Amino acid sequence: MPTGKARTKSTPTTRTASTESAAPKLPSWNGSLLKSKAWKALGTRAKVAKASDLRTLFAKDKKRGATFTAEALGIRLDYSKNVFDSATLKLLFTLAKERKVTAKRDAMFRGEKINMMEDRAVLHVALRAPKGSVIKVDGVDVVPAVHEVLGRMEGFAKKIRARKWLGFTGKPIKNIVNIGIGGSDLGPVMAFEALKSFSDRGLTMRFVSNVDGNDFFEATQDLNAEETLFVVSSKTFTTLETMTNARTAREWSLKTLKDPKSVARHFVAVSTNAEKVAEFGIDTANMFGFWDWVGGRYSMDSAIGLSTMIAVGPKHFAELLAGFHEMDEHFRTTPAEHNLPMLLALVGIWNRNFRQHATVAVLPYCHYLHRFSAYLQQLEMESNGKQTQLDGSPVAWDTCPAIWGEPGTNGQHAFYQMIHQGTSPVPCDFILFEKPVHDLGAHQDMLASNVLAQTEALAFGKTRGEVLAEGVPAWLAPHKTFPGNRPTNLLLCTALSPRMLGKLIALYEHKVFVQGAIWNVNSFDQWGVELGKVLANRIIPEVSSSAAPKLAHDSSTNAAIGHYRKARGRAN
Ligand code: G6Q
Repeated sequence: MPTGKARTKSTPTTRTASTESAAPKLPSWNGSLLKSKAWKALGTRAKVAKASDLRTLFAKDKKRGATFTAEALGIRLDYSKNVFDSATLKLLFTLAKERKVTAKRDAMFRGEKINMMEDRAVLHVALRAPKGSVIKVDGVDVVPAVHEVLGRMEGFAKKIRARKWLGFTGKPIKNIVNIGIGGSDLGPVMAFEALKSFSDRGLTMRFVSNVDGNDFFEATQDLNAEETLFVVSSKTFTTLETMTNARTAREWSLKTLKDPKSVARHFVAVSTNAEKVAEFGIDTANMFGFWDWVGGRYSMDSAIGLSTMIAVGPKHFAELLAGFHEMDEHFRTTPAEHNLPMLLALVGIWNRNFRQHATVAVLPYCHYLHRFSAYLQQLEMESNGKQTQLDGSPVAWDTCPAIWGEPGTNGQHAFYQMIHQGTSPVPCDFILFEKPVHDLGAHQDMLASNVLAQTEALAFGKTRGEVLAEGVPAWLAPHKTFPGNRPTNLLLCTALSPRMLGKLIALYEHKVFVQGAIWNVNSFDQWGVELGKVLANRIIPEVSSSAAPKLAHDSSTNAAIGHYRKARGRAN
C-alpha cells in the first residue's frame, strides 16, 4: 500500500506575506495523486511484491539484468536489483504520464514560472544552454546574459590562473577562499574535490561556510593575505553566515593590507544583489551576477561556480557545462523507458511510496566524489522534503526520503552492517567508474570487485542453509545469515571527467524534478531554510547583549539562553 496518512492541514502558501495577495493560478498537472489509477494499481502490485524476492525474480527471468538496464551518455544504469517486475515498471510509466511529468518538464524548459510560490521560472538548464539557443523569461532571451557572465568569469579565471591578478601589494593571487553556505558552498566544494586532478595545483583553494569561527580560522590560518582572494558567494548577499564570514575576512585581510582600497583587489562577489554587494564595499565591477530563476541548490554551474572555474580552468568548466547540457537534452527528448533520470526517479518512487523505504544511500566508489552524497542531500531533501501540495493542501503520501552516504569502500567498514542486516532496508545507488583517474596497480579492480560483491550480496543475501553448509554451527548461523532482497541501483560510468560530473549532477537534478512532479510539491522553494534564517536573527541579541534580556520563549529555550549567557559571563 502507498505509505502516508492524511497529515494535519497546513496553512496554504501564498507568494507574498500579504494574506490578500491572489493565489497563483494552478497548472493542469496539479491534482491529487490518490485519484491516479496507476497509483492505486501500484498499491496492489506492492502487495504482490511483498511476497516476491530478488532470488526468485532473477531465477525466473534469466534476462532480468539486461531487461532492467539502460545506457546513455556513458552511464549504464542497472536497476534490476530492485524488488519489482515489468508489470510494476509499466505502471510506474503510466503514473508518470498521469502526473503529466513531461508537460511539466517542457514548461520548465520553456521558462514558465513553475516555482509558483516565489513567482519564478526554474531555469538552471539555461545556465548550460549553448550559445545561440533561445530560452525566454518574460519574453526576454536569457541565454546571451548567461554567456556574457561566463565570458567575464573566463577572463577573470584566466588572469588568476596566469598569476596576472595581482594583490594590493603587487604579489600574484594564489589562494582562493570561497565564502558561501548551502547552495553557494556545497556545489563548489563538491566540484572542486571531484575535479581536483584537473585543477591547478599551484593554487590553494579553500571553502568557508560555517558561521562557527573555527571554520574561518582553519581556512585562513596558514595563508598570506597579500596573496589571498575572497570570493563572497551569496545569491541574496544577506545570509547571516556568509555575511559574518565576509566581514571577518575583510578584517583579516585589512590587518595585513591596512588600506581599505585593497578590498577591490582581494574581494569579488557572486550574487544577484548588486545593491548589497556595493553596500558591503565590493566594487560591482568585481561582481559576477546570476538571476532569481536559479535556485541556490541548482546554482553550481552559474557564477557560483567561479571558484570551480578558477581551479580547473575555463575549458574544463565548459566541459562540465557541456555534460550538464547533454543530460538535459537526454532528459528532454528520450522516451521514459530509456530516460535515465526518469528511471531513477520512478524506481525511487516505488521504493519510497510502495516499499516504504525512508532513506536512500548514495555510495560513490570513487574517492574524488567524497562530497557527492552531501551535495545530493541538499539537492534532494531541500527540493522535495515538503508536505504541502501546489494548491496548499497537505500531501497524503510520503515525499523525499533521507539521502546520505559516504564513498566506498570506506562505508563498508562502517555503516554497511546496517544495510546488510538492519531492520530497515536502505535502497542504495552505487556509483563506479570503468576507468580510474589514476591507475595504480590493482586498486581499481579491487574497488570494482567490492561494488559488484556488495550489490550481489545485498540482493541475494545468504540463507541459513548456505551458512550451515559452510560448517557454521547452528547457534551461530542466524547471526551469519543475510536476508538479501535489499534494493540497489548500479551506475557504471566510463570515467570521471568534468563532462561526466556534469552529466551525473544533471541526472540527479532531473530525478528530483520527476519525483517532485509526481508528489505534486514545489521542488524549487525552501521555506524551511528561510525559517532558520529568521529564527537565528531573533535570538542573536538575546544571547549577545550585555544587559539581561527579557526572554519570552518556552522554559527550555529560556533556560538554555540563560545558561549560555552565564557561561559567557553575561548578565541574566
Ligand atoms: C538553496 C537554498 C540555500 C541557499 C543558502 C545560501 O537552494 O536556498 O541552501 O543556497 O541559504 O543562500 P545565499 O546564496 O543567498 O547566501
